[in-house]
Amino acid sequence: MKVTAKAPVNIALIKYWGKLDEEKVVPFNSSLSISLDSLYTLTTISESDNFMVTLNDRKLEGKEEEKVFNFLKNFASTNQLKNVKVESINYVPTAAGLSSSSSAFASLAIASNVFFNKNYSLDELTQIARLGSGSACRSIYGGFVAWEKDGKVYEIKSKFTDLVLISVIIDERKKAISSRDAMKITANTSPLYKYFVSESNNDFLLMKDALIRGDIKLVGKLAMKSFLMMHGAMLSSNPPILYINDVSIKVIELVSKMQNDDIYAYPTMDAGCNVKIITKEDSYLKVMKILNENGFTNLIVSRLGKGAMIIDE
Ligand code: 2P0
Repeated sequence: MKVTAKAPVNIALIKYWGKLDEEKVVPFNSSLSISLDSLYTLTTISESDNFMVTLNDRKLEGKEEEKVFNFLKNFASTNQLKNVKVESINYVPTAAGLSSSSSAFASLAIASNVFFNKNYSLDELTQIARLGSGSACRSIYGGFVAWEKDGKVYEIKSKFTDLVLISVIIDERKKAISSRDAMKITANTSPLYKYFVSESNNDFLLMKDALIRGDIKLVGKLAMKSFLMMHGAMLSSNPPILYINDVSIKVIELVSKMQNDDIYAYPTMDAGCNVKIITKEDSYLKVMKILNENGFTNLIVSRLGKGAMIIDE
């Protein structure tokens, strides 16, 4: 037997950054993301003589392998797992702040549900996916997805249907510090963290409302505020965490200039130096042209994508 699942990468408009409960992956604040169509993970589970996990054709060892094994215990017994092979391919630069762990654990959860005959609902699968990687719960669904701090995950019907997201790839290398460690340091040491949490919870409600009404300017503004608050809290941590670099700042400045020229474009960043630009169908070619003219040519264009699904069994 062989099962393959596909799950989208998601990019947060309201960022999740910090856990109230590390083990159960309970966030301090509600977050909201978009599932993308062109960045995703395919995960295949099949029978095998021994337990094995590969990511982009590289065999995982030690802690990385153990993490997948422990995650799969939500679906199968230790004994059953001895004869299972997991193969994941990330169609996204791994660990470069393009959130490949969200799509990886969402695809693993969806594939496991069928492979091990579990019949969990999508709602239950969001609760399990979260244990692998917090943001993975949002990749179970498509379009705009809310993850409330009490654990509820759901899709938001929005009038903003022509969203385009351009990822400006500045550096594809693995980041120096994982999001998991970085958010822990921020929550424990940043004097700005409390403010980040209260504003995020408030902005989450404003963002939801802006999406439903189709107030795309407010969507862009709130998204920009969220990533800047997150990076601000990181910069004020002890030790400080610096994902933004000089090239990221150049892109952010370029986007501000576009706004002065009445182009719809708002930046966001995650746990890496790459910048993503939120734009829309009638603006994105202009945004790409300006980026190209300024030497930024490594660009990935995404639109709203579907949620995780089985593609072969
Ligand atoms: C987000 N990020 O909301 C935030 C913004 C990155 C920046 O969720 O520790 O891999 O496994 O729960 O979900 C990336 O962190 O962290 C992330 P864990 P995760 O998308």
